[in-house]
Amino acid sequence: MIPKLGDDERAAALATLSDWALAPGRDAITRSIRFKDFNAAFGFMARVALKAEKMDHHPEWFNVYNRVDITLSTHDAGGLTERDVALARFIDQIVVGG
Ligand code: H2B
Repeated sequence: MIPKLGDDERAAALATLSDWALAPGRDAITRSIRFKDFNAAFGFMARVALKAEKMDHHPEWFNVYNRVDITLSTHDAGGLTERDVALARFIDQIVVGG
């Protein structure tokens, strides 16, 4: 089982993920992204979906038109792990105009 991030690791990771915040009331990170329109938002989601399948690590997310709210947490570990940090970094890399 993958270990949860320790306090120092969590703080260090968050310091480098400036567009992400700790989710209130749980050990997870969130980011809300706005795109030009639904087409851009869904294209982004498709790319994240392919990556998520490859990683076997999946986002919790909510989409309305051009907005995608994402929460990352590792369910098997009951909190944040390096997998969430890796997926967050991938997301940050592919967001254009978010
Ligand atoms: N995604 C996330 N975010 N957390 C998990 O613990 C997780 C996952 N576990 N995707 C994977 C799938 C697991 O359920 C499968 C069986 O490997």
